[in-house]
Amino acid sequence: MNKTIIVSNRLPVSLQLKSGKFEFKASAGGLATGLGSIYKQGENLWIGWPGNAVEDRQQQVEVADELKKLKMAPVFLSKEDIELYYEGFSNETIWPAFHYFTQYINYEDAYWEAYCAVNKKFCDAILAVAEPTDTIWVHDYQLLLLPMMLREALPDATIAFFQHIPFPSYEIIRMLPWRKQLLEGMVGADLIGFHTYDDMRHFLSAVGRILGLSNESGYIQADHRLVNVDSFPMGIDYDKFAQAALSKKTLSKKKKFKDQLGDQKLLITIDRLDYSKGIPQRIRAFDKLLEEREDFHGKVSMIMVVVPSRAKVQSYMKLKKEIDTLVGRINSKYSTLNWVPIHYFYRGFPFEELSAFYSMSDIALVTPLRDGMNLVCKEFVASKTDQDGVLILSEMAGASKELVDAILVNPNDILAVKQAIIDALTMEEAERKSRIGSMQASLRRYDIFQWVDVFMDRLTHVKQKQQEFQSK
Ligand code: GDG
Repeated sequence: MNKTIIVSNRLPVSLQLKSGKFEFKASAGGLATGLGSIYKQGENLWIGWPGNAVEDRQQQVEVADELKKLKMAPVFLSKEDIELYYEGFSNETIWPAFHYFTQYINYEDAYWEAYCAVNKKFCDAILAVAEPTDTIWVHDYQLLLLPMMLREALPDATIAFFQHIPFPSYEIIRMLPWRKQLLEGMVGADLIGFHTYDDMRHFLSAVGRILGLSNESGYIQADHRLVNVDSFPMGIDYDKFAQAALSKKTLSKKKKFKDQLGDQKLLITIDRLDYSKGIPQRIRAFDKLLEEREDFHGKVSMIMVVVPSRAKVQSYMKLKKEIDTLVGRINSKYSTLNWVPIHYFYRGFPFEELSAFYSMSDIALVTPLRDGMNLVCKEFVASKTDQDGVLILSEMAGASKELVDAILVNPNDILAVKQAIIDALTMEEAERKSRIGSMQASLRRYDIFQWVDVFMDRLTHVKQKQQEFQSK
């Protein structure tokens, strides 16, 4: 009986080490929930790094035993792996390149060597449990070399790859000295998925120009194998957000927050600290609004959640300083004793509070400069159970291809973002409800469970097509 193995850099739990003892904290992310319907069945499992460096052999055995009960298997990364493969090549080379921040790309041979070695580590961990015809679904940019490593070892396996971040244009990918190896690594898969049509197109163009492989309707022929490339826009666990918004816990938080804030319009923004998210540009747009429209003073405020991330990387430290300075400048300029323009939080919140933020806010301002999909905007829409709210969304987020009833903006155009906030603040109720209503209908239908089903169905279809192709 064939099994399915999910592989991602991080497992859907994180290992916490407290005075020599360890425990696991489950991830509440949508992907973990969606893929739960796969890895929790039968002999299936999920392989990945549990977080933290566990160097002690005995402790590694204990961690592996505990994970086995959760249907997971660990890949242990050393401190050096974390520094060079994860923080290095993944987050300082691929991440900036794929998000079009070429000025931040770090071209380090040592990073590349560690990236190859750790992809190999993942491959070995999979080979320790995989049968020749198992299905292996690899996730994301930390593991681009893995599909081909697996293909070489298990030529008859069914291998899929999904990339959660954008795939950049050929002009960017060609800058990387390791472009050929990265693309060759990916085409080891039978099915390669991206969030959007544009990502798929960029990938096909890079494969054509760098590997010389042409495609016909999304099928490329590599080493006598057919590889299908397509877009599969990822959804959220819609019901979870819709139900949470009406739960007792969220309603009581919402009431408490609303009482504290008084009667004013609320804009919500939630991001991990990252230069791809366009946080300073968004603050500048809000500043412009306050500068021009005194009539909004005291009547509108922004709740800005910035979740700490990659705090040791220079460009992130610089960004944090820039945000602190901008917020400080605006708040010190406009605040009164009973009104603060920006409520700025540099920390994450428990789910109920996040849910309360979403459902109590009138407007969500989601303006990344580049984003694979962006789930925050979808979660906001799902949380507006009274259908009353407005989403302002960047054209550069994958989600903008689906959520066409948002107010779509170019996040670099500060004046356009400022105008979008005014339009959102002054939009008639009927229009607000009709826009949110139609976005809810599509998000409810194409939720995370549907996404997993569609992707897996396609994988089965691709395998059948390959068999027909090979028997010709
Ligand atoms: C990659 C791609 C793509 C945020 N703050 C808090 C909190 N969150 C949760 C949100 C949301 C998630 O984090 C962030 O969503 P993203 O879409 O940005 O996803 P990432 O995993 O960061 O990134 C991205 C995604 O993969 C999926 O393919 O959309 O483009 O970069 O779910 O709710 N959750 C809690 N407290 C917070 O303060 N509890």
